[in-house]
Amino acid sequence: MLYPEQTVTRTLEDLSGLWKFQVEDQEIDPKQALPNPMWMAVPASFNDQIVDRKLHDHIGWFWYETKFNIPVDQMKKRNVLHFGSVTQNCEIYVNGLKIAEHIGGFTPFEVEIDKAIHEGENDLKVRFNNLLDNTTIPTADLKNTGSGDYQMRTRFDFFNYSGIHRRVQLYTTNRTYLDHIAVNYDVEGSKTMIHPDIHVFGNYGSAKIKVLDEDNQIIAQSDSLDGTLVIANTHRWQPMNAYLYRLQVELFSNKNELLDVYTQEFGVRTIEVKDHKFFINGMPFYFKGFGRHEDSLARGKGVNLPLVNLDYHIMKKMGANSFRTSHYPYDEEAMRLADRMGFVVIDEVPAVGLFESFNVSLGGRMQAGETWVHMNTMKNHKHALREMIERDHDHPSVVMWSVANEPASHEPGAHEYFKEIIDYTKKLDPQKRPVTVVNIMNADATKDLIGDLLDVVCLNRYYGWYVDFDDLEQAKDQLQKELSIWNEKFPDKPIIFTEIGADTVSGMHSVMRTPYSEEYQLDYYKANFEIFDNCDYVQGEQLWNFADFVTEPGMIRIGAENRKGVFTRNREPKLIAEYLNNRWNNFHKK
Ligand code: BDP
Repeated sequence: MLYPEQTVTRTLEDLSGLWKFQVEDQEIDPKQALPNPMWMAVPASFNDQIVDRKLHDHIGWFWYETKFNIPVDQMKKRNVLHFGSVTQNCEIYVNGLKIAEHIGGFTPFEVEIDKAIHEGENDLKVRFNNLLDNTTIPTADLKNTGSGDYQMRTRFDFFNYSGIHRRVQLYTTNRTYLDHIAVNYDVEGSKTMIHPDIHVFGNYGSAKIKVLDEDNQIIAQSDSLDGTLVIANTHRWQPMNAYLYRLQVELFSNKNELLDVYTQEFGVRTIEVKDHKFFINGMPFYFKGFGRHEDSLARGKGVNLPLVNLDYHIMKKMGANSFRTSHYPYDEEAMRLADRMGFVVIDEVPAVGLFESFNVSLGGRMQAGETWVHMNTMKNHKHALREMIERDHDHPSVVMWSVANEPASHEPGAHEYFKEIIDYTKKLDPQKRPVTVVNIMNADATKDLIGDLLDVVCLNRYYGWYVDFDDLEQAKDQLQKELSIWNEKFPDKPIIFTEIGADTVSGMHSVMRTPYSEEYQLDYYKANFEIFDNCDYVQGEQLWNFADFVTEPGMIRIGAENRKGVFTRNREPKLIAEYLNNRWNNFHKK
C-alpha cells in the first residue's frame, strides 16, 4: 500500500470535515440515514468533542456517516478509500454495501469501492467499536454483560480514545497501478546500491525509475523494475541532519502512454549494534528524548499536525534527538516529518497490555501469572506488525522496532511467544533493523526470560517512584545493582532507558522537595542520570513522558492525567525542562 499522493495519474480528495455520528443504541440499517445523529469532526476521537460523560465512556459500537460525490469521468478510474486509522475495529459501508472490515486501531487500510459507487452522491458509513480483549492488540479484560453492554478493564495507562483518528482519503488510479514500493539498498562506503522492490497491478509496456536528490537532479536511472540503481556519492541521512532522496517510478503502456507515476521519499543510513553500542552510519548514537503519546485537547488521539510540529521543534531546541512511538505507530505525516527533521525513532506496535494482571501503579497485585496461557494475541500481534512494517519500512527515521511494551516477559511461555514474534518481524523487514521488547520492572534482570532474543535491552524503570518512593539514594543503589546484572548477562548489548519518570503537578513546589513537586522531578532525573553517566553500556535516555496525557481516572492519576510530563498537556515547561536543555545540548557520552 502506498501513502496516498496526488500525481499526474492519481487524483486525491480528503474527506475530513463534519460527519454524522451516533452510538449504536438500536439496530441500524446501513442503507438508511442514521436515525439519531449528532455532528462529529473527523479526523479526531469522538470522546472529547462532547459534554456527555456517559457517551465519553461508552464501550461498544458506534457509527459515522458522510456523503461524497463522484464526477462522471471519475467512474472510469479505479476509486479507492484510504483510512489512516480507525480505532479500534471497524466495518466500512458504501451505499449500504459492506465493503471492508479492519482490526486494529493504529495502521492504515484501504479498499477499492468501484463495485459499490455510482456517479453523483454516495453514502459512506463507518461502523466501529472500542472493544479490546485477550485476542486484540492492545489487550483488555472484557465482559459482555448482556444486551450489548460491556465492562472493560484496559491493561494500559492511556485513555482508550476511539473514532476515525487519521484522515480518510478518496483517491483514483488507472487500472494499471503501482501497488507497493520498497527502496531497499546496500551500502559500500560512499556507494549505495538500490534494489527497489516494486509491485505493479495490471499490464504495462515499459517502466522508468529515477533517483532524485534534494536539488531535484536525477542521479541514477533505470528502465527495468528489477534493475539496480547506484548512487555513486551518497549523501547520508543523519540524526538531526536529514537528507532525503526520492525514487520516482513511471509505468507506460505499449503505446507509451503514462499509466502511473509515484514518488517515494527515502534516506540512506546504516545501523549496527555491537560492543554495547548503537551505531548509525558507523557512529555511536546515544538516544536523548522521550516516550510520547498522540493526545491533545478535544481531538483526543486524532491527528494534530500543528502540535506534532511544535513538539518536534521543542524537542530539537532542547537537544533531544529521538523518541519512541509509545505505544502504537503514530500518524504517517508525523513519521514523514520525523524523517525530514532527522529524528531517530523507535517504532512501536500497539502490543501493550500483554501482562494479565497489569495495574497502573505497578503494585502488589501484579503477580506473575499465566499471561501466555490466557492471552490469544499471536494472530493480531502479527497482523499489527505486518501493517506497521508495510507502512514504515522506508522511513530512515525508524532505526528499531519495538514489538511490545512491558509484556509479562518473566512468565512461562514468554520466550516461545517472543521467539515467534521476533523471527516474524525480522523476516518482514527488508532492512533487518534491530528488534527490541520494552521491559517492565516486574520482569527485572533476575526474572526476565527473553533478553537473549533482543538486539537492544530497553528498560522502563521507576526506582524513586513506584519503587523506593521518595528515597532517591536507595533508588540509585537499586538501579545500579540491576544494571550491573543486565550487563553481566548481556555484555555486548546496549541498554536504553525507554521510560523513567515521576508524576509532577505543574506549579507544585516544595522546599522539602517532596514527590509530585517540580523539585522532586528534578532530583529524580538527576539521580537517574548520575547512574547512567557512570555506565558506558547505557546508550540512551528517553524520558516518560514528553507531556502530561489523559488516562483512566484513578487515585494516582490527578484529573485523569498521567502527570509525568516534562511539559503539561498545554506544553508549559516544568522545572526539569531547563535542566534537560542544558544537559542534552552539551551532552557527550564518555
Ligand atoms: C509504564 C507504561 C506507561 C505508563 C507508565 C506510568 O509503559 O504506559 O504510563 O508506566 O506508569 O508502565 O507512568
